[in-house]
Amino acid sequence: MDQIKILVDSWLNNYFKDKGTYESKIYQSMEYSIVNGGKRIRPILAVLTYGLYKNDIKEILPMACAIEMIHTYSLIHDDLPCMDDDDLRRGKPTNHKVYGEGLAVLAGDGLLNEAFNIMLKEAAINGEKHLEAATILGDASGVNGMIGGQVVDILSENKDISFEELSFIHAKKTGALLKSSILVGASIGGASKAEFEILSEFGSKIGLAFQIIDDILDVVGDENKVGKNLRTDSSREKNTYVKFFSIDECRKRAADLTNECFALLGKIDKNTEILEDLTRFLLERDY
Ligand code: GRG
Repeated sequence: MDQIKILVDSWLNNYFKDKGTYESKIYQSMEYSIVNGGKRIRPILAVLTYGLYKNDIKEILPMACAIEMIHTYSLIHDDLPCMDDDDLRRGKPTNHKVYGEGLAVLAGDGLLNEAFNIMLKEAAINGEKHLEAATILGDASGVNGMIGGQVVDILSENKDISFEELSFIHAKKTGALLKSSILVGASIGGASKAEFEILSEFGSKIGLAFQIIDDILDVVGDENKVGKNLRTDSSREKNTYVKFFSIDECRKRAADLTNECFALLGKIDKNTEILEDLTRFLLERDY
């Protein structure tokens, strides 16, 4: 996992180097949020899933980095004053605190466009499987996925919602991109239809477990480790798992989902050990 993170970091570091002339500030702003930031869970999931089938990292790395660009765009926009209005992200001031709101909006837009640019170029070079992966990401990051979840999240602030609605928010806002990272790896790796179904279910469960831990960390986490402002969900009257269940019950549900993930991976006749390690890390993480 560390090795994949190093490759992703180095690919992203090179991508933004010395770009632009009069507009170079926008590249600096994009670079500021993406370089040396974050756990890189999504690209690691894509590469590890691909690795169940194939070994040629060059075939998946640009797509994996494109996913990280989409994720980073969502974080920049999520932190804006018109959204969550946060001033700390990945252990440093949020993008708009450094570059101003206008550039932060554009940096998010820029990362999203760059991501699809990379995916389309990869599809043009490599063909059908990369095109399929690009459509998976288009769906997961769009209104049918992450944006749809964010919309319901915003509309439900300061309101009591049903558990079904909370499940919708979690599945779309956070789960969709995590799940699609796995499916991108499965698609480019060449998983069978049956394996794709299993990995899809695995993606839904790992995505929900991830968000439950995120909800728990907002209450009990250490800001220095997590690298963002905590205790914000309750002050904004956000709907989270912790609003519905005790911390112990949330932990139990995340652990149950993790066990279900192990069972699903067990159905795939490949070496899934590192994916299991990552699943366990996501349950036990404190950042
Ligand atoms: C289109 C204006 C506009 C805004 C879009 C879609 C969106 C805003 C925001 C997405 C919602 C979002 C940020 C969900 C939170 C997901 C989450 C738990 C993020 C943290 O992920 P980690 O822990 O972060 O993987 P690192 O920093 O490690 O990458």
